[in-house]
Amino acid sequence: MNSLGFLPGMQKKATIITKCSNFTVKKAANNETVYSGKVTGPLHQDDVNQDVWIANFSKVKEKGKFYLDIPGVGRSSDFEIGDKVYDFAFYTAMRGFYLWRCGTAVEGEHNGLHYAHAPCHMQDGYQDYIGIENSKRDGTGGWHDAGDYGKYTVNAGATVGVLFLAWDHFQDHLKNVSLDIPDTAPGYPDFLKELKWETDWLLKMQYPDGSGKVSHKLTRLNFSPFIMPEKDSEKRYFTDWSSAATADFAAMLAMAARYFKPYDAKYAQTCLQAATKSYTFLTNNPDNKRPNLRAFRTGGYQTSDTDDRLWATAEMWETTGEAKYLKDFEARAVAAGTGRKRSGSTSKIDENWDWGNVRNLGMFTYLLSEKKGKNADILKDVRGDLLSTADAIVAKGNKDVYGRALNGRYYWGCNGAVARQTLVLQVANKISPKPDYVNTTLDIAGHLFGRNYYGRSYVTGLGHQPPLNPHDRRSGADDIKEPWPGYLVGGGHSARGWKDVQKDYRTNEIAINWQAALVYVLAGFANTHTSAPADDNIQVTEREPDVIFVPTPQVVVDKMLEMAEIKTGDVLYDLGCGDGRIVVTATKRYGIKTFGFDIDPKRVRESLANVKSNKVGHLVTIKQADIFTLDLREANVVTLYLLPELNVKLMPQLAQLKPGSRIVSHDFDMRGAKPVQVYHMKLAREKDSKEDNEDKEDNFRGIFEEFLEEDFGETVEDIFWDKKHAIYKWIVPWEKEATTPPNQE
Ligand SMILES: [Ca+2]
Ligand SMILES: [Ca+2]
Repeated sequence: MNSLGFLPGMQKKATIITKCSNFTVKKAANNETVYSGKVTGPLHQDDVNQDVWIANFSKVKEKGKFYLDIPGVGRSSDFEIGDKVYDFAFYTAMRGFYLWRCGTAVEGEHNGLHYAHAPCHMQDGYQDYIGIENSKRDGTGGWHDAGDYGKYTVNAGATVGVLFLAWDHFQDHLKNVSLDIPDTAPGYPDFLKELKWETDWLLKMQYPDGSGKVSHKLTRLNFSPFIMPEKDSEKRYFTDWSSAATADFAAMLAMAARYFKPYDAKYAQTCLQAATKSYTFLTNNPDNKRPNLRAFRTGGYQTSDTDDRLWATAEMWETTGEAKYLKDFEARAVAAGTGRKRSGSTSKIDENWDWGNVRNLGMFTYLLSEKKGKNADILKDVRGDLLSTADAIVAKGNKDVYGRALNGRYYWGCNGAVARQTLVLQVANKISPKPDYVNTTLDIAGHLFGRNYYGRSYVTGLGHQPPLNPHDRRSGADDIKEPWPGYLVGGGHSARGWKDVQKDYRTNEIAINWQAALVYVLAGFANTHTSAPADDNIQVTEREPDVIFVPTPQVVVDKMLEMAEIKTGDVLYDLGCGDGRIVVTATKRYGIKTFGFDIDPKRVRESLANVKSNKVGHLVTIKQADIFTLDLREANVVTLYLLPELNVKLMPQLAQLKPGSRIVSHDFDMRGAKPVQVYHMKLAREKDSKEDNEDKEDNFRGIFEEFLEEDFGETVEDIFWDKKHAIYKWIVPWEKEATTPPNQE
């Protein structure tokens, strides 16, 4: 069974290899029976040559430690049912990328053991093979590729592409996860911080001649022996370029531009420029260019570039919205799966895919894109192929007695391919939700963590009897018996062919592309208990709102934010956030973390809807809260639109803000505190400026009209245009102002 355990509300299965008929689920603490059931079986499977019986105990939803008691078989190991059973595995698997870092020292704890290496490969790399003899250029950083210490652009492609999709699909689960990694990208969530470590390196793989070509890899001429990375001092070289590496580079950097933009607009621009340069080069050089790697005996990663170009086109379109990319993508999508491939498949979606074929990544981006202009016929075809492929994966997963949906196929790295099938299932579940898709995904997770022929976890340091001897140079060379933790091994080339021995690189190596797929599997189920509450979870307010909500015109919001002098890394609190327009605008415009608080559940719901429609949920937090009980110390920008006496009531909390924090209030001052700036504005009711403003109001208008009628009997027009506005600004610590205390007025 899945030795990580089970989520309470989800499917739970075990495979039993001894004849049996009934089973009971018992509490580990007191042997109390919580469920009894009948097994199904016997089911015979040829490739493992076994008869098995399956116990399904999905109905057990109670949390705690349990075991299966099976008459005639015995007692299983204890297992957990709980909300967090995937959390630590996710953490450990994703931190595995950090521990793979090249060009720096790394260290991490696991089960009380300390894994570490010193800075390595600081001489990366030499340019002899790109026509510049005896010259070095900075190619440090990135991740080691696998059990070896090389760095390969094409394999980075399948890895980075899958990890960005994990972020795209599950960022609610990922954005608050701490990975205990150094702060190499201030302001980024840890998950993206780790990805930036790789994209920083990728940017160095572009040729220095400005052409846009990208080196296929950066490695030694042959593999190193089993030594620690800092001992690996032989020269490493940038190799000849390939069109596949150049296309993957464009795809990865276009994704980086998109996903990093909210945290670091400048770096996002750098990424997009680099992607565009390589993409333009490819457009002018349409042939499949294989790299000349004759001098090298390290990994080849040679691949046809058709799928890589398709992927790059999809990402360029999704990031820029430019029609030329969409046109290019759709032409490639039409040509995809037309039956000329070796497999003869006519599907545009692959059931079984890895670094050599990244077409699915482009197709997923296209399918899930909310950008307009997609050709309805092409979209329908791709969508249909996705769902039929997902259904085929479900059928195969159900057929396999160990829930292995890559049913019957075994080859180098197939554990990674098993994990990667969950992308097809999860994307299908997004566009056409179905419990089967989620259940097969859980079957796959269960298979990787112990419900398999060996009854063992395939991931080092996690689950039941994990691999002890992966083909990994760090694990082999350090003085710790247990291997470096969190890594998925490749798996057998036949149903019973896996060997947990170090020298068996064919079945027991680890690799970034398989690892990314593992992280994706876990991301779907980890940290689900910390997700933002659904709308119906909002508490009924205990106090009446202090202020009737009057919306702040967008131009005033803009001016307030301008006066706040927001910088990267600032954290903004909006006290009384209304419909969320200030936090949404601040995050969209400045890419900063913002928090909106309101005591009125109706306003909280409006804010949440606004955050959702603007897709800023990864940086904006909305909470129902009594602002007078909030700890404001995390903020360094606070915005207010309250009544003067409420501003005054907030002063003790505001006084605790860090020195230099900015407080900006709409319309109302704060007696006793001297503002550093007061700005007055009156909105002109002229036709031009109103039209100017109309776009910005679109998102909010429906909500306003509803409450305005209810609260005031006024129209939007009256509120927006018949009013003078003042904006007050203070910087902490503010200067005291002699004034009449409010209680004497
Ligand atoms: Ca390819
Ligand atoms: Ca070791």
